[in-house]
Parts: sequence; structure tokens; C-alpha cells
Amino acid sequence: MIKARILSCIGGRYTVKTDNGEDGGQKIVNIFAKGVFRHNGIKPLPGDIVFLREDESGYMISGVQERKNFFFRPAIANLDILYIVVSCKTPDPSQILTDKMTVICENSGIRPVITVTKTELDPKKAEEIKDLYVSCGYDCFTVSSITDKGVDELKEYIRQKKGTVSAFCGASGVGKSTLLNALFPELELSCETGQISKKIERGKNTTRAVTLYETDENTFLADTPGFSLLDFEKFDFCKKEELPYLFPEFEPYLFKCKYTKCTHTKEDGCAVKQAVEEDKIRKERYGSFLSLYEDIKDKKEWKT
Ligand SMILES: Nc1nc2c(ncn2[C@@H]2O[C@H](COP(=O)(O)OP(=O)(O)OP(=O)(O)O)[C@@H](O)[C@H]2O)c(=O)[nH]1
Ligand SMILES: [Mg+2]
Ligand SMILES: [Zn+2]
Repeated sequence: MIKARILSCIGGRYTVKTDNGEDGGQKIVNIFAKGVFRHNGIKPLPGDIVFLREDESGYMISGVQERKNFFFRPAIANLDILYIVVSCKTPDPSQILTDKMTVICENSGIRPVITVTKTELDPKKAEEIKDLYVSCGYDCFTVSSITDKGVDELKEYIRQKKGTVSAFCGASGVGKSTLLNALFPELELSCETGQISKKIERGKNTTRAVTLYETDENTFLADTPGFSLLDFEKFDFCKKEELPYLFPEFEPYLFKCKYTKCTHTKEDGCAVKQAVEEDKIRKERYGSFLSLYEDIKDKKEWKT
């Protein structure tokens, strides 16, 4: 049995990295749709660890190792870290979208890292975004792929995360592929980016599929297609009772409310609301909490 990691799935062709290459090394092989089983209805995803069988017609996927998690948009399995990429300008940042992503990460046991791009366009805004998420306890970076400012710092952080699977995700045009190129020019990203056009043309080199790149031994970083606001318009990733626990900065206050069943939305004697008034919890984040709470509060049945 050969063990392998799925790097990408493009047009029915899976590219996987095996550990049975020459001299015990690794090699990249392709598997076509007919060799891909759906195991108990599970479609193998980039990031999955799979078991391969080889016969005269090529490789087949014969099993998928149990996932520790999976992220649905972008679809990746076994993520350790999600770099939530936000540009400070063009396109303008959406705080609610960023907060939805942090909440989904918290719910799936994935570490979110906020990465603000294009900082040379609006350094003040970039720092504001960073401050907000640092105050929530998140790791944050500000980078410009034009001036290279902050790129080395982020690269060092990624280097320290040996053995992990991580991904860049964010709205289309925020500069994910360009940043990946600036960080790891040696990867020669298959998507033709890197050329920073003077006139910003969004969508010109838009990434079409999730691809994992090996940045270090057994360490993978994925570039992913940008999503639009519509992709996360419907928010139903958790139960309303769970939502407060997915805002880590609320934690010190959650058991200090007057009522044990406090929803932290409108009750008297709510310690979370008080912390917001005292600027111990940022109003912007509490605003996102209320808005997400509204989205899920009337949901009767919770699908998994
Ligand atoms: N000013 C400025 N422009 C940048 C920077 N980084 C990327 N860009 C530009 O932003 C545009 C989009 O960059 P991409 O890297 O393709 O963005 P993306 O997030 O990969 O987009 P999708 O693949 O569609 O999701 C391109 O025109 C880049 O040249 C930056 O640091 N500063
Ligand atoms: Mg891209
Ligand atoms: Zn409360």
C-alpha cells in the first residue's frame, strides 16, 4: 500500500505526492477520475492522505485516511492553519467576512492567521485591521508584495510551522497568489502571477483550483481560488449556543453573566456587553457576533 498526499484536483485529474519514489524518496503521480473512488460518499480532497494501489492501468485511490477536519470553501482536508488574507484596499476589506472565517476556523480547530496585504496602499488601515485581530489574540501580519515589507517576517513564521498543512484564503484579488510568489519564488507557481501590474486588474490571473505546494519537508501551503461575499452569505456553521465560544476574546466573560443562559445579545447583567462598553472587547467584533447570531438564531434544524 502506498501512502500519498493529494496536492490538487483539477478537471478530474488528481495530483498526489507519494512516499515510494526512488531511494525511499517522494514522487508526484497523477490519477485520473476512473481511479478515484468515492469512499462512503467522501470525495477525496486536496490535503487528504490517501492510500494507493497500482496496477497496469495506473494508480487508484483505495482508501482515504480519516480527516482531522475539512474546510468547505476552499475545499481542503486536514488544515492546521488558515491564513485569512485581507487587502487594506482594492478590494476593500470586509470585516464580517473575516469574522465569519475566524469563527469557522475556531469551530473546526484550525488556527486562523490574519494577513493584511497591499499595505503600501493604505498603511493606516492595514495597522487598524492588524490591531483589531491582535486584540482578539490572533497572530497577524501586514505585508506588501510590491515593496516586500513584512514578507520576511511572514516567511519566518511559516518556516517555524514545519509539518503543517496551511492555506491562503480570501476574497478574489486580495493578492494571495502574488504573496505566495513573493514568499516562495522557487515554487514557480503554476498560475502565472508574480507580475505586479501597475494598473490593478482584478481577476486577470484568478486562481481556479486549490493547489498545495510543499514549502518545506512534509509542510504544505495551498493557494486557493478567491471567494465572493455570496459564498458565505448564508451563515449556518454552528449552533447559536456555540457562537460566543467561537470568539476567543469573549471567553473571560462568558461565565460572569447574571443569567446562566445569557445569550449575550440583550440581557441585563451581561458581562460580555459590559466588557464591550468598557472597551475590553472590540465593538466591531461584538457587532459581527450580533449579526451572525441574527443569521442563525431562527434556524430550527442544524445540518452537519
Ligand atoms: N498595490 C498592490 N497590488 C498588489 C499587491 N499584491 C498583489 N497585488 C495586485 O492585486 C491583483 C490581484 O492579485 P492576485 O495575487 O492575483 O490575487 P488573488 O488573491 O490570488 O486573486 P484570486 O486568485 O482571484 O483569488 C494583481 O493585479 C496584483 O498585481 C500589493 O502588495 N500591492
Ligand atoms: Mg490567486
Ligand atoms: Zn452575557
